[in-house]
Amino acid sequence: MNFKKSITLVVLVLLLGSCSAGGPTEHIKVSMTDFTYNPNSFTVQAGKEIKLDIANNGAIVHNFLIMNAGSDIGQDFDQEDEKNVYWKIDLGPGQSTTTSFTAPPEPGEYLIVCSTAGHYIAGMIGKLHVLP
Ligand SMILES: [Cu+2]
Repeated sequence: MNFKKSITLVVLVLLLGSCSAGGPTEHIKVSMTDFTYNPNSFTVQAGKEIKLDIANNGAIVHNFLIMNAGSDIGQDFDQEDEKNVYWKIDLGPGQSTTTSFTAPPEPGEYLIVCSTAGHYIAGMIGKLHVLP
């Protein structure tokens, strides 16, 4: 292995290490505002029951949709995208709830979006990392 390759490997190992530093969770807490999820990145294990504490601290309706793997939203979330929704919850302004969902059975990266018109464009997006 040459020097450049070994440096690349070290960087990769460091990156992987930092990704898994948080480790998978079985309890997600998320706050929705106009127009962000905080936090916006979650790591869970495939097929696990995930408890979700979710609050809409914004002034308008927001929702938390987990899209099927490989879904392409396109320009903005529209009716075409409804069939690619894996799981969703809607919350009015000021509402909060505790619920749960089953993490997707297939490991991978899943997009989280708010389907209220214009919110996807405004950047109301998150990532669900599903580990084997
Ligand atoms: Cu929204």
